[in-house]
Amino acid sequence: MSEQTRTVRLPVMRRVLEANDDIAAATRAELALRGIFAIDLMGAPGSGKTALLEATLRALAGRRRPAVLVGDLATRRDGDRLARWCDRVVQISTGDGCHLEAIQVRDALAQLDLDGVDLLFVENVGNLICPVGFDLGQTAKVGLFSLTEGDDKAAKHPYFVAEADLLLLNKIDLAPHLSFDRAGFEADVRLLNPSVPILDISATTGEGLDAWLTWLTDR
Ligand SMILES: Nc1nc2c(ncn2[C@@H]2O[C@H](COP(=O)(O)OP(=O)(O)OP(=O)(O)O)[C@@H](O)[C@H]2O)c(=O)[nH]1
Ligand SMILES: [Mg+2]
Ligand SMILES: [Zn+2]
Repeated sequence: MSEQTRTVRLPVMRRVLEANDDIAAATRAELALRGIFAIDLMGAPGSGKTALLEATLRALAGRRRPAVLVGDLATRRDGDRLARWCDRVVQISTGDGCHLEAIQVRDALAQLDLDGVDLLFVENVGNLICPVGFDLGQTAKVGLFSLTEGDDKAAKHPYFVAEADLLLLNKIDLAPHLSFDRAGFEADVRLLNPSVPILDISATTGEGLDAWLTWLTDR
């Protein structure tokens, strides 16, 4: 990158992020006014974000009134999976975008009837890097790791860990088959985020989901 490109690009990027923050702030105010608790669920591709939401929606049926936004570059597959458990689901197609932005969330919310909704889940694009930098107007950021990704991922993604209000460690059912250093993983997390709760879960067996549901309902 030439020196000139660098000086031109940085202010442009800053303006993009400022514009994003303004829209996110408006969304946050609107959601607060409606009493909607909104979660930005972030995690690597295949870590189990949709599986967790499927299990969560199933468990909350009849108790809460959730809505779901889900971002992917292509396909409606996750939206279709989640629509089996929730009648307010919008799939956001990002095309070549590797993260969700506040404007996409705002436009997707405009497609939903939010009357009576008390909980909003936003499944971000599978990516541990840039979703962290884009405020969506959420109340809380939840970071999902899984055992199959390896125990070094917290240390390698410091911003993801530092920004999280809650960390979930999924696929705990696979522990007997993997050599995941759980204590080392937690030690890496603690250096970056001393107080974030870490919950071990399995979206497929349901192990640990009670603690996740308690965290949700306590908020
Ligand atoms: N054994 C096991 N498999 C899981 C668990 N959670 C998810 N999976 C599997 O992991 C794969 C990926 O799960 P998804 O829920 O699609 O993952 P995702 O994070 O939504 O993936 P993207 O949306 O593509 O980023 C699927 O085959 C799931 O069945 C778990 O707790 N245990
Ligand atoms: Mg998914
Ligand atoms: Zn991105």
